[in-house]
Amino acid sequence: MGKALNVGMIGYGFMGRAHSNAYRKVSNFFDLEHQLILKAVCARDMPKVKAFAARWGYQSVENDWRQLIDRKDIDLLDICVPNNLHREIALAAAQAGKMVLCEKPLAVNSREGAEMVAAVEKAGVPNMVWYNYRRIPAVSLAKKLVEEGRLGRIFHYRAVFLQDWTISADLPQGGTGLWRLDAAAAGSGVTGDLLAHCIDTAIWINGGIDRVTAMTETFIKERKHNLTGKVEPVGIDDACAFLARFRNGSLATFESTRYARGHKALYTFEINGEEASIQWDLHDLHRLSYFDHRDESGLRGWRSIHVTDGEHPYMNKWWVPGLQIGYEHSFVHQIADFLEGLSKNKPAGPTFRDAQETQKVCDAVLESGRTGQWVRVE
Ligand code: SOE
Repeated sequence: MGKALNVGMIGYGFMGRAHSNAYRKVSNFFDLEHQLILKAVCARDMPKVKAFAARWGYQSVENDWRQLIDRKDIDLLDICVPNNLHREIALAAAQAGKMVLCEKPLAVNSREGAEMVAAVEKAGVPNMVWYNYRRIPAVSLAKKLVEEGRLGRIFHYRAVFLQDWTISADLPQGGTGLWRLDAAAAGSGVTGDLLAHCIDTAIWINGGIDRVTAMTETFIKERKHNLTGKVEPVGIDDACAFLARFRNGSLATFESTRYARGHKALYTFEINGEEASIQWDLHDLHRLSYFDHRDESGLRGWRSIHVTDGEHPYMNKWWVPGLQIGYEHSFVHQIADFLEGLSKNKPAGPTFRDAQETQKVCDAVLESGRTGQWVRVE
């Protein structure tokens, strides 16, 4: 049994499950100094939070997040609630000296993000934002190949994240499960929800973004609001496409929509360099496609690397070469890296400060969508 680290989680939706699953598994697969204890989970609906606690093995429940933060037996606070609540909870948790993990995006905008960065840094508490796709082994391998200089000079970065679950005009906005459609709770639509993932991966692999020009659209202008029962204007971007210039001189296109009929969660990216190119696709997440122009010309072609070998990122922790892992493992890897970072005093990213870079790009994209102008990322 390692050093106990008591977790208090706020929220129990899709991400509450993904994080809890990672907390439960991480020590079975990674050698860590710390042992996570699922101390408490907090949400407003007592019967539901009790059922969640029983299913996932949390020792206790709370229904007021302030009480959870006041508890002396909580070391690490995990924020898994709608985006508009991130700031207030993170500020209080940091002030109480808790480590803070926050579901993506960091905040509803970079103004709130800046306050959150300042709070965790002033308190000196370890912090991280759950941009989990970085830790899919094939994505980590892409980062490694770029870092090793295998692609040479990078010319292009191309990312898309497509879904189709909001096409029906009868779908209401707001409340549990549908807060992502409510601008007051989510801050934005696909920009903060989906493009934020693409931007985080892109900055991590290819460096900072200098400026953007975007087009956004809200296809369904009014939806019934679950909280008021009234038909209200829709304030989120249903779709967004933008061009970007990276600071390293490469050009990018990013596109996201929840109106791409047939696509449930198609996150893909492609990077084209002088010597080589890389492609990745979430629907085939354990593969990385790689083309190297330096290969013998008669044999040159796209290789599909099955990222399951012991030498691939994270894979020596799992089964034997050739056997795949999936989506949920990216969360296990992220918490493993966080805990290793604690032990080595080398914070794992993305920290709040790192995630604020994505937040600034999202702000610039939304501003450009409104004005039709190129916007420099602050
Ligand atoms: C939206 O449907 C969503 O669940 C995002 O909120 C997640 O961040 C993404 O990973 C999958 O899609």
